[in-house]
Amino acid sequence: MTLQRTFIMVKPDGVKRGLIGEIIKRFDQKGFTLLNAELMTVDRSKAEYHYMEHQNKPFFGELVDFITSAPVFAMVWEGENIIEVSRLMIGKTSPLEALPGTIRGDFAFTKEENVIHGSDSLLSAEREIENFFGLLKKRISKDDFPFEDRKSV
Ligand code: IDP
Repeated sequence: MTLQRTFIMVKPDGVKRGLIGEIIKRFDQKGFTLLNAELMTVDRSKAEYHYMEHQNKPFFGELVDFITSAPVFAMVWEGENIIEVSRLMIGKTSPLEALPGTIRGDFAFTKEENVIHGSDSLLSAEREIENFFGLLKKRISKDDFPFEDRKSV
């Protein structure tokens, strides 16, 4: 058992294109548990902290402009090995490499606007969840679900 939490964000292009429901559906049907979710606008300091590993890249300014340009749908999901599995579900950064069946493979057509973000490590997940939701803002836990085994429902 490697129960993990990760930070998943539908980016402004995904929100505008009506993909929030489709993305929630995929994670839900995979058997993962939604712990927190909020439609929010991201301010520049939060966006810069989120993408700090890219601060010296030439596209950093445009990336921050894009993420702060319109609402995002931020979520915390929990599940078995969810960090690795969610990255597989999301697909590669570039639309030329994202395979059909992945979220980006099915819906994204540019590298700059690629619909969704998902944490790439345990450390990033912790930092990103804290940045968007605060350390202790966990509203629901798996124990709150009335189902004994969600996957068999
Ligand atoms: P990831 O989102 O697949 O983890 P990262 O390399 O962490 O990819 O990059 C973060 C985000 O920065 C990407 O999702 C993409 O929107 C943007 N990005 C990455 N590389 C480029 C680039 O070469 N040009 C423009 N934007 C990029």
